[in-house]
Amino acid sequence: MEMFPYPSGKLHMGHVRNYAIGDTIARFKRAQGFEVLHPMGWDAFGLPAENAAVQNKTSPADWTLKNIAAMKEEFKLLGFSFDWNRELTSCMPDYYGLEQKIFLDFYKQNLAYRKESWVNWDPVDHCVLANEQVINGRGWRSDALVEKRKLRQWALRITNYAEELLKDLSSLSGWPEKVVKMQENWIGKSEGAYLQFQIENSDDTLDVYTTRPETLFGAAFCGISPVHPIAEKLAKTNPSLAAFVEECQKSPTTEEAISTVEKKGFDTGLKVLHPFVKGKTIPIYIANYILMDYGTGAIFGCPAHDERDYELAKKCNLPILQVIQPDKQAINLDKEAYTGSGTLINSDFLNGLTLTDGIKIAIQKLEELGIGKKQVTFRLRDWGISRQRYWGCPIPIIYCETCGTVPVPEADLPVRLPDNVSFDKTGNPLDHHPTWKHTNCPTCQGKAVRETDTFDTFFESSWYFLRFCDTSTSLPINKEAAEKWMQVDWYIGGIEHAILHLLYSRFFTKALRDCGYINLSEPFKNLMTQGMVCHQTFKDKDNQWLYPEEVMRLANGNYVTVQGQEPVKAGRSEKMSKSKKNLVDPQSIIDTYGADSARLFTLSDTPPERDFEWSEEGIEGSWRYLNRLWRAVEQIIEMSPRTGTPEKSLALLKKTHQTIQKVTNGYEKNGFNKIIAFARELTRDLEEAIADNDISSAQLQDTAKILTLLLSPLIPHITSELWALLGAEGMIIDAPWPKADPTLASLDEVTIAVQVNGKTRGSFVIAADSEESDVLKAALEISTVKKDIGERTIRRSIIIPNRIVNLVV
Ligand code: ANZ
Ligand code: ZN
Repeated sequence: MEMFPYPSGKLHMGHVRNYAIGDTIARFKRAQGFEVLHPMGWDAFGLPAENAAVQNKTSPADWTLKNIAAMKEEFKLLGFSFDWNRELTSCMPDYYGLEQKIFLDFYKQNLAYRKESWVNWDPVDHCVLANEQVINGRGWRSDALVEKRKLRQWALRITNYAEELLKDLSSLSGWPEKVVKMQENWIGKSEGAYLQFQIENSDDTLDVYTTRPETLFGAAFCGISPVHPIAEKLAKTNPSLAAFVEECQKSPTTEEAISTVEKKGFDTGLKVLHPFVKGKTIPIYIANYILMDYGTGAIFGCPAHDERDYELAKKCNLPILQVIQPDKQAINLDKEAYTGSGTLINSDFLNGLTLTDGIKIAIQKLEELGIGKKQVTFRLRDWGISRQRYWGCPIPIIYCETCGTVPVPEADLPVRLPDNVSFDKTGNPLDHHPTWKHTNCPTCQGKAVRETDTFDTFFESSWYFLRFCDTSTSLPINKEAAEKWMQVDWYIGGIEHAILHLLYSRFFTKALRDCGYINLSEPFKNLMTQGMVCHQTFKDKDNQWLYPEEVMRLANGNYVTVQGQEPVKAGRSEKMSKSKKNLVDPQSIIDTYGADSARLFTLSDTPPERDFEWSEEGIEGSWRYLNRLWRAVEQIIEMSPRTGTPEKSLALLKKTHQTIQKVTNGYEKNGFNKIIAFARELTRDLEEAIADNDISSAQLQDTAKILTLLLSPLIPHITSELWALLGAEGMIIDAPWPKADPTLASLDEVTIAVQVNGKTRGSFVIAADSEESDVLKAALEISTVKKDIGERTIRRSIIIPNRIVNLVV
């Protein structure tokens, strides 16, 4: 299964590569005799449809459905083996109505709730953004500087699952480590302590969260968020404080943005008592780097040992009290904070302790005093799902003056989007639709209004993989079908979804399990994040981007514009994008070279996880190869029968079986570029054999059939045709995968010496030309080598193919 596309109207090369990878796996597994479900659908809600509606005076629905039809045609041209019977379109009521039922179940289970909260507001898209959708303080789509607003929002309790989402990452051995790490950081488990400071001359306390209670003797101030209740209260009577708070609100307050922003503080005049030092007071500052929705929205600052606190202390003239003495290193607290390890000093009962022991003892003391306790905190926030947009799934809630918040009864689902909306005003068209939101309360029949917000579009993609198991049942998910098909064996898509979509999908799977829909905790067994398709960029003399077709290359290697022969600056290769004009349109490639050339080329040069460099020479090379393959087969079928000599025919037979083995292994590891290299090698051998009278025509036929089969998952059209030309039985798609005869396939063996730091420690025997990873594994299994390495870590391994492995420890 590949991530379903947003129906923008046209496929781009990134799509071609993504779906070619998935299709190749699907076809290979099918040929091996597996039952394969290879579904496709459309992630069809979202903002571009609304923008198009405004610009082109069409309806978002019409625009979207037209795009889907166009893209489906392109998919068909490319020969992707999708099961179109299970096509699913997320903007259709038959899909989003079921999603509304899921939401109601979440609501019943207290997994969905409404809360007043500070949200990220995109002033251009007029829309709330999830934290994940704010990148460097800007909206992920609009690129506008994000503001803070307080709104009543629906949210899902993903934080209930924080611990499980973290723990289960360890079961995802089929995921790239990088993605697992990113999710781990996003969930952000932090072990620390809550602690309560007594506010001077008051009965109130200030609660802070800290991971460093051992530095308490170095506390120089307490910091609170600009939107902390204490700050809000003081702002009512203190205009300059209010002005400071307002200024802080202007700059984005995501964690990333805060790490770079200039640190600023404002003295509230309030003081707290130091919990361990009698008579010592500490001022409370409002500080712009403190997030309200992390921990308690308040901290104690230890300038000597925290960079942010240091910066603030310098600015506000607060004392810098050293409490950690590094073991060796010299430090200069006049210049910068010291954030490393060491021994505690200037800290009364903590003196002489290591930091780890200090944390334990400090927490013990706080607990004894009844003013603090050990606490685990997560960075993960509940997922705000309300969006003030038309083109999304309506939230099935009704607000009644008498009864309050009333869920729409299941019998009344789906709550459909109205067709006749106007985009003339800014804001949410559902909200200013003349009739849509007015309804009667399902409980008391009195006048009531509908919720006019719609779901974040990540809602649709959080459960579609479960729907694919059975797209016809009236319930959202058919439990038996899910039992049969899930987990997704291979899930393939872009790394840009490493956090958002994949985390939400994991959360939904667990939440749906707890609502009784499935017996499953993790949706995706293996994950592949394919690299990007890149292409050279060009600029004209005025620094404007140029399309590749506007540029031509001169014999001397320089580039000029096609029109006017003006000088052109050839730039770096970058991810294909509209803005840089370094696009290649799949349709024109299909028209010129055919779908198989496009599929072959996008998989031939690099492993799928890596970025891929598009080039004119490359696509031509693939096209030429297909022509060679075709001619070879043509020659074989036109050839008059010949017997040849048994030894020479046997050599080709052996090579054929060796190739079966290598290619099959290659498919198992998704090493498509290697497979293609092996197939090209066998093609060369076949061409030579055709020219060699000593090889029987029967063997040529046999090898040609096998080569065709081996390539069929990659280039289904031409191989299907060649299969028929070769007079093989049935359709190639139904032909079973060829099996390598082990005696024929056995490769020559070589003895490889294993060295540790240049000294030979053992040797082993392995098939010639084995993969580096297999060679390394075999080397590490030798007991004398293991013993010699002992506890040392291997820093580097140098492999001289078929001869030596040298391990540097
Ligand atoms: C005292 C201290 C001393 C801290 C020191 C750090 C270093 P993680 O590990 O990311 O959980 N903190 C707590 N709540 C915060 C908030 N809402 N906004 C900004 N910062 C906050 O980090 C926890 C540390 O980040 C806490 O430990 C707190 O500062 C700060 F030498 O407490 B520390
Ligand atoms: Zn009512």
